[in-house]
Amino acid sequence: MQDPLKMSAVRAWQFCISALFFASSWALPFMNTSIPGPFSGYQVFEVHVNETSALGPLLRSLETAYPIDIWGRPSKQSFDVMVSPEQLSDVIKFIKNKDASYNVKVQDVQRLLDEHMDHLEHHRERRSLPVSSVTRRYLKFRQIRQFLQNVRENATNADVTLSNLGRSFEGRMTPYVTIRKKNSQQENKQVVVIEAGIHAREWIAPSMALNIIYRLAFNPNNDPDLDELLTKFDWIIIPTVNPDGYVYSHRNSSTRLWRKTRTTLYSSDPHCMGVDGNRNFGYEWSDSPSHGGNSNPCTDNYSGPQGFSEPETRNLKTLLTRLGGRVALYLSLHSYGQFFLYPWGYDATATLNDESDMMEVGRKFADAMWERNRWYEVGSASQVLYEAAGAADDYARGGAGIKYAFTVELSPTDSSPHGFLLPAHHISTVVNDHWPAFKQIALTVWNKLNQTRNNNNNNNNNSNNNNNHYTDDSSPASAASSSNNINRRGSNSADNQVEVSINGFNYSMDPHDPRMSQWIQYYRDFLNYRRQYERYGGKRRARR
Ligand code: 0X9
Ligand code: ZN
Repeated sequence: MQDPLKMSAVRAWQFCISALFFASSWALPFMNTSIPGPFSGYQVFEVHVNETSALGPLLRSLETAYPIDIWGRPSKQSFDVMVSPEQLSDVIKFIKNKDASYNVKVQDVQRLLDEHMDHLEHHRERRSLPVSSVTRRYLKFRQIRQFLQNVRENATNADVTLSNLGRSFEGRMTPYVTIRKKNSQQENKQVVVIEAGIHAREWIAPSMALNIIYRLAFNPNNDPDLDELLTKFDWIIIPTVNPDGYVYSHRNSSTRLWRKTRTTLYSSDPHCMGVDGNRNFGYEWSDSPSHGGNSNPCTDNYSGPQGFSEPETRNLKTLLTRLGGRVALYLSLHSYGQFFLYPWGYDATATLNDESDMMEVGRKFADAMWERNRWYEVGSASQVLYEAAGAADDYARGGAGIKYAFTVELSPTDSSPHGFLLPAHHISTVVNDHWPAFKQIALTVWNKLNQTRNNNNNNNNNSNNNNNHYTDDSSPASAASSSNNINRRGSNSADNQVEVSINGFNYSMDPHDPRMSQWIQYYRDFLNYRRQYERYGGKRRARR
């Protein structure tokens, strides 16, 4: 069954109006404490504020006052937080005192965990699983290795090689596959890189990655687009960037919600192990809570002692360095909330000079998802979600020079009670719904890069055909040579006005002004929503 449509008409109005006024500036650094299970009596609250601008301050004060685990930020005016039985009454008072409200989204986290784990246990099998099982179940790490070997040996639709990225802290090899068109002689093709699982508990992300592998390698649905996708790109997919965390999250219900790696180097307290891999990439790295990091090993967003201190992030860096300028598209898969995010995540005041290109790709993704009744929000990670320095997307863009670097926060969304504990029977719907959007953006990126390349070739015949390396003049790396070229919010760039048509209305705007592109997005989303609403006679669109 699919997640229900996200927004009511009232919320759509609120969303639009508040978006217009508050889209510009807020930051939400997470400071969660790693909470050990078991989770009897723990609840998940969906906390609502009246105005978007109130959300960041409330969240910050709440997490400063209590060791709580923020599960997600499913909308501009709400966030999900797990609360222990001891904290319940204090947290409720706290929320009410701050003029906010809440509803209980998960009544008993332990019960949800038990059901989830029982279901997994039920599906545990000794014999090796058929490859098609990735559409129905969350594989354990051992099963993922078997699956990948199986794919390498039996792929019918592509040539597959199986390699290792390097070892994790606990010494596990980190497998990845390279999927190429059958018998292709073409070396150094452009590459799509997809990584998942840096956050251990976000199981739908590795599952999505495995399903993409399955589709590319076997084409189980006779998808006519696959030939083009494999002709245009080689695909490199790393389903579990953090194997130790993934194994730990599969151990039992009290470890199921583990997020970080499993390093023991920075604390002797067993509850304070691990580094948040997505705070450890060495590009504009910061462990400051004001940039979404943390220097306390006991927190869930511990950044590590310095950028690339962890083998898991270094392994990915080595791969990207080796691929050089070949990477056309980089996707970092996470859950949850249904967001399509681009850099920068480290600072909400730093914006990309080519934001309109990123937004265009994002809109393609969101439009394709909308066709499947799923609402995705698109924008820069720091502005749409919260500031978080040291994430893979920022490094891919700023450090590895990949222009099209994105984070996808997959399903579910706020109206689902499951969060990270999305039942396995949702996997196939999530994959079926998302695959068209992934295909769409791969082809969009290919067209955009090759258009640019052709234009450049017309101007300069020396262009290297497979060099996607993006010299980023909005990044601090290149700012070293020119000190003031980060495109800050509020900078005056009013000269380049262009006419833009949004759903049939014409506007004059500066395509590089992030406030305008966000505004357009909200407006388009809202109009789309209204059309759907009207088409169904004021009722929610029926679930499929
Ligand atoms: O906080 C994160 O690392 C990601 N969200 S999650 O809920 N999966 O933990 C978002 C990362 C977005 N990218 C950047 N901040 N650069
Ligand atoms: Zn994540």
